[in-house]
Formats: sequence, C-alpha cells, structure tokens
Amino acid sequence: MAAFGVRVSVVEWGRLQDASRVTKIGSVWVAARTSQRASLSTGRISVKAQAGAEAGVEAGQVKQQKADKMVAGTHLAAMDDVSQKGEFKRKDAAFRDWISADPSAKYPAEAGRYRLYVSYACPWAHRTLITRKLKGLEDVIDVRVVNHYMGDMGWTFPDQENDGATPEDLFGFKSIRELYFKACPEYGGRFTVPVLWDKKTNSIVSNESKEIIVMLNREFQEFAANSKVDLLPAEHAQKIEALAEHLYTINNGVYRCGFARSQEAYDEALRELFACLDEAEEILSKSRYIYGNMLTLADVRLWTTLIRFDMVYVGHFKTNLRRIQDYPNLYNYMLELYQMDAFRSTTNFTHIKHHYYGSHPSINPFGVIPGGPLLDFDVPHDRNEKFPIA
Ligand SMILES: N[C@@H](CCC(=O)N[C@@H](CS)C(=O)NCC(=O)O)C(=O)O
Repeated sequence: MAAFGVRVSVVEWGRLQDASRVTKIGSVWVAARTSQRASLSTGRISVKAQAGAEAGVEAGQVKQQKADKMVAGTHLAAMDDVSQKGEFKRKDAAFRDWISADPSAKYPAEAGRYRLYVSYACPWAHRTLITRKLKGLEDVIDVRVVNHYMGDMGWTFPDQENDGATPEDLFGFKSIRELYFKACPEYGGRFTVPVLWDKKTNSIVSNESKEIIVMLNREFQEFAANSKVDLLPAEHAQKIEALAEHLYTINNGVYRCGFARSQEAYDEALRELFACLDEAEEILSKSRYIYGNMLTLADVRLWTTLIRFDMVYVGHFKTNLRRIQDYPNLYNYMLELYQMDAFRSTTNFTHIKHHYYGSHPSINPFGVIPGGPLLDFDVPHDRNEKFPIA
C-alpha cells in the first residue's frame, strides 16, 4: 500500500462505466459506485499513501501502479499540491513547446493541424478561447470541451454533445488524462487544461495558457481573420508581460485562498490577493485597460479571474473581503470586456458555477450549487465616458 503516492478513489470509474463493479488498485480491492451522488452520500473510498515510499517500490509494482493509473480513478488534482504549512503550491506546466510561423519549425503554424482541449469552467483555458476569437482563428484551430464536473478521473468528455461539452473524437477518449498518456506514456504530472494538441504528431505542444495565447496572437498571422488585432505589440511586449505576471497574484491568489488547508496559509493568501486587487483598481482608475488604451493579453489574463470572482470565488474560495462590484474601476472594466463578443461568447456560467461548487468535495462535500448571487453583466459601464478612445 505504501507503494502509492496517490489518493485512490474509484467513484468516477463507476460513473464512467455506468455499472457497479469492483476493481483492484494495486493491492487494495475497492468497490466502485455507479453514481457521483451515491458516493457523496456514502463517502469517498480513499487510500492515502505515505510520501517517499515510491523510491523503494519494485519495478513490477510500478508497472502495476501505472496500469492502474491509466484505467481507474487515481486522480491527484492540482488542489492536492499543498505544502506542509497547508499552502497551495501550483506546479509548473510540463509541456512548453512552441508553434512558430516559421515553416521549418518543429511545430509550424498550419490551418487545421492544431486543436485546443479546454474547460469552460477553467480561467486558464478561457484565456485561450478569448484569444482565439479575438484573432479570428475559429476556422484554423478547433476546440473540444470537457464536462464541467471534474471527479476522480479528472476532466472527462461526454459521449454526446451535452451542455456545451463535446466528445473527444480523435481517439474516442473519455478523459483528458488519456491524451496526456497518448502524448507521453511516462507522464507523471497533473492533467490540466488547456491542452494545445498537434493532430499530426499526436503530441501536446503546450499546456501553459500564458504561452498558448502568445502563440495564437503572434504565430498564426497568415491564417487569422483578424490579423490586424495585436494583443502583444512587440515594442510593448516586455512591459505587458511584466504587468500580467504581476497580476498573477490575483489569478493564482483565488486558488491559494480556496485550496489553503491552514488558517495561516489562507490569511496570507487573502492579504496578498486583495493587495493586488487594490493595485489593479489603481491601474484601472488611470487607464482604460491594464496597459494604457489598448486591449492586450494582460487584460485577457486578468479578466478570466475577474468574471468568476463574485459568482464563485467570493463564496466557494472565501475571497470575501470585497467583491469586484465593490471596486468601481475593476467592476466597470470587467463589464466592458464582458460586453465584447469574444469575451461574452466564450463565457459559460453554467460550467463555471457547476464545476467549482460540484467538483471540490473537500470544500463543498455535498456539491450543492448556490442559487445566487444575482449578477447582471449587461448593465451599462462607464469606461467610455471615463476614458474616451479617440
Ligand atoms: N498553468 C496552467 C494551469 C492550468 C490549470 O491549473 N488548469 C486546471 C483547471 S482551472 C486544471 O486543469 N486542473 C486539473 C486538476 O486539478 O487536476 C495554465 O495556465 O495553463
């Protein structure tokens, strides 16, 4: 049992197979359940192993463990990356290759060759959808969308198109993890979205949103319907990226609050998050967008967190010192962007709300989705009057 550095749970396996069954995870027999709800009322089956034991595991056991990981629910979610002090520590994305406009590159920009796997719930994946739309790349890079519920199999695909989620039609895969193993059978990291997939070589080019959006902005000019839109002009790129990196304290801060497992970790995350929100409010009290009068990737990177903030993070992640509505500039800025087609049309509030409240049993054990808050993102904003753009 000590061979497992993973939490073992088979709730989703049962759900996916739509049949009650018993399966063996390493040396432990566990009963799979047929539905998520059943698991919630009876509690999760979970086997926690001691860290450090993996080094001494025999080769056969490792092989068995890997095979088990492929089929059964052995999902360690990103939220489990927590330090001894109870702080959420996000791991770096593993796939960091690059699509290039240069035809001789390893991954040359081509129409129809690449695909994005996304979740509508995920703020990081949402960045890629917005950028794809702003650049007019809808006919160049296709998209597949996971279910909003993330259980012990990680992100999954529906059998049929359902509520915005789409089947995985290249391989008939049921989960994102299968894509990771297809690209890299030895993969040992988190199974995150977005995934930028190369259909030609069956590989993952990148699973880092901040880099994917730069590629979409810059490397597909030949194919982009809106090639004149430049969200990262070269002469300003360094400053824009530095600002966006700074505001990462907001993007990541909501998760650090929500996934904190100690009071100390939560208190610190909350303080840092709101200090940075105060800074963003200050920036937006002086300029229309994060970087002056032009919409840039820094806005795309920040906005996907803002739009989820009052609806989900305030309640579910306890980021409740203030709401975005309480910051006049952040709020109006958020409204302005929401009212642009690329932002609105890629925002799916059902996925957002149901994913978070439904997929973190350690935070919300019964998965009850709150009715509120009542929010209207279509109310007029004041950004035109405040910062007219000639
Ligand atoms: N650095 C990544 C982070 C992506 C990420 O953490 N995605 C989350 C969804 S919001 C995920 O897929 N988590 C899977 C898990 O928790 O196992 C990026 O910005 O692309």
